[in-house]
Amino acid sequence: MIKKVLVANRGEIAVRVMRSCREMGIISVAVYSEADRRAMHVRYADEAYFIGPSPSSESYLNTDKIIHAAKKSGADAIHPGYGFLSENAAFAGRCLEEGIVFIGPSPEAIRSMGDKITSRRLMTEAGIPVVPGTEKINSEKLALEKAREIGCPVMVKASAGGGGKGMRLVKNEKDIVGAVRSARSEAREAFGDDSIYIEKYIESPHHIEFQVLGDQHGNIIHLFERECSVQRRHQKIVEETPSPVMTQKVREEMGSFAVAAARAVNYAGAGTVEFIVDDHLNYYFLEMNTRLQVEHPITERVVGVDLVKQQIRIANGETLDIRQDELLQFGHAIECRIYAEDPEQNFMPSPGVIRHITEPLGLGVRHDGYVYEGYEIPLFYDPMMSKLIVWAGTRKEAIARLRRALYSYKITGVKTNIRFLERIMECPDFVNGQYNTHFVDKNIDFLLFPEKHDEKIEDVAIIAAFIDYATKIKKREDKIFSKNGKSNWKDCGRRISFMRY
Ligand code: MV4
Repeated sequence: MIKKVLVANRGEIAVRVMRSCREMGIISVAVYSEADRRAMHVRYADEAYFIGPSPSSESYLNTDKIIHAAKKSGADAIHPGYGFLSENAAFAGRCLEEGIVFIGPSPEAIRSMGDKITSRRLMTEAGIPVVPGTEKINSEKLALEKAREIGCPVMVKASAGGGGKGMRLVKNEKDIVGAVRSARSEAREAFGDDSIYIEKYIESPHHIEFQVLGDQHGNIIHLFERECSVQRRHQKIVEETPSPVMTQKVREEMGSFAVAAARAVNYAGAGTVEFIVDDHLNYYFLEMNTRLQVEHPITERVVGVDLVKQQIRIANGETLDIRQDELLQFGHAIECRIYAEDPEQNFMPSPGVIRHITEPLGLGVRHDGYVYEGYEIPLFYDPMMSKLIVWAGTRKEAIARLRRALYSYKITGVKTNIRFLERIMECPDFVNGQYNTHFVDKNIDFLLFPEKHDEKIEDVAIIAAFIDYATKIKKREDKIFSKNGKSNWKDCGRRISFMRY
């Protein structure tokens, strides 16, 4: 039985994991770097161990230091969170060797899914639709041949890739050799593995993923989909469930394929099967993430399952206590990621001290964060500060609730993307559910330059009246606050800084 868990992570996810531990009567152990001495996860944990300098390569990514801290603390298990060591097969294997439970799938499952050429082959053998494409491409001559066969546009992808690294779009056959060369060298540089393959390019796709849970006894279920098409440079910004484009028939098919994908690698733990989906709802397996994802809370809310608790139960060897046929999607949930960054300066990270924070509260609102007043966001790590998750009975109400929550969210000291997120929630393409992975690029003017577009907002009367009102209040506030120099709302990059409700 797992009694003590070391969380090999930081920030909001470390705190999130520890919350479930506490509910389960499990002691939680934090590890922290130099820059994280005052971090929330250290304060929240029952115990904390210092593991070294600020750069993650010398702390959160250092296997020896983490294993050492686990031994010293007497932890029975390690939860890797997301990022860092979460999809590192060697680390999962090392935990096993050391007699520590790795809260995640087997090293073999991580390895198979981490290598895209292998996972494409395994999925094909399991009868799962994959994007038309090739196995490993060993020569430039073969690359040209295959590109002709598949038909341009095609994508050259690194087998070790994911998240856009080592990926090249080829619109014309004559560009294939250059693309192969540059994808190879980028992959060699980034992953130390320059294996590549070629896929048919799917135009204007949706990114839709399925949450799965598998236990160590061969039981596997899916917990429906998440629509993750609102992204910028392969960084997700907003996720929602159910997907506004999904139909019940396609949902059931894709759910069964997601379960089959997990079964093909004897998957145990929480995982995500990513599909790329075209305008006609043709769907293709893209990759499987063998970890808990940033956006897991929307699934938790709509399905009513604590995914971290399930991960721990599974790692304990317990049998899944959820049957597929008792699951349903109840209402609608949307998550948006709050970053310390400046959308107006090309989304440049904006680390610094949090001077003031008023977090949104109220019915149907969840805020998973880790910053507090006086806390300095370090520049060494991801600038994501928190995730705002709302639930409501319908999509329309969830959007209204997320707007309400965002409008009342105040942070000063660092620049944030809150106003940008508000604009996404005011953008007709999002409100109408008519968006794909090109959403941010297509609507960038609307999102960045609100004043030019206010007339386009759908529920014009209410929003326009509100914006007008809020703008007036804001002007008055600016005058008042900028004088004493203490609290200048311009700091927070927000136009609306006052809420009536
Ligand atoms: C694709 C694609 C179109 N066709 N593959 C981007 C990250 C990596 N996981 C796979 N990606 C894509 N692969 C084919 N054959 C378009 C993308 C893609 C994308 C996918 C999911 C979410 C956002 C995206 C943004 C740009 C491109």
